[in-house]
Amino acid sequence: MKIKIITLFKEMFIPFLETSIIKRAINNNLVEVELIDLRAYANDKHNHVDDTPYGGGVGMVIKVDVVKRALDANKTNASKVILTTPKGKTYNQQIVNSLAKEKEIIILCGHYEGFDERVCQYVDEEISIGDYVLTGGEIAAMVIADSVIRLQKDVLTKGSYEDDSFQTGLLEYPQYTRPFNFLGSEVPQVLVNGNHEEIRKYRLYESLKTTYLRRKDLFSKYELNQEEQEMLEKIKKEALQTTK
Ligand code: 6GU
Repeated sequence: MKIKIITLFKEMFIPFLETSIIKRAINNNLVEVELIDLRAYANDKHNHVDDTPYGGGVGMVIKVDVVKRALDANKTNASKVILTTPKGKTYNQQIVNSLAKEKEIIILCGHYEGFDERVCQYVDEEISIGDYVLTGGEIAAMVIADSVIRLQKDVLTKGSYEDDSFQTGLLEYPQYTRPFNFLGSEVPQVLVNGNHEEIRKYRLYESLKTTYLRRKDLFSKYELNQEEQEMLEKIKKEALQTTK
């Protein structure tokens, strides 16, 4: 997969691309990332990429002609163009899974007060990473790139994302490592007994319980099997007991 990022602040991406798993994925050619300077597509002598808003108001608006030239120069038939904007569709794992299958994505990073509305006709998808406002789309672009890159083949060890929170539809079970006893707090015995079926049940139960206590809304999209239904009944009863 190739990810092209069109931005006025390429330098923000350097530590992100040169660290840990993302760096290794790039070095192993599992993904290609290209940073594109939007300013290179300005066409006046002062390299303006933005202008004051029609109708007045504060801030600057990114010009549609500059964006169009940047896209024309970098788009291929395979490109899926994403605009980062707080007005976009809220990003989630379902969108990540679908973007991860693309051959090429182009992420357009917003800045200042946003884009000329006419930019929207040149993009395939508008994405927001949550209900809060950032100074620009660069951090959102990194969120998108990171979440998509980790799903590319061979980036993570096999199986390591299948149990992710949100990948299954439930929140993840708790994990522990040494020491067994830390200041009197011990690792659950079931995890050290080596009974894989018991461990599977324990983890499923804990996933359901955490989801029930923290994110009940996730159950509306999750289909419980018989075993899970029985576990959830038990969790609900226990939750009632502890509030009494
Ligand atoms: Cl994609 N951009 C900006 N500027 N703010 C945001 C966002 C994006 N997503 C949430 N807040």
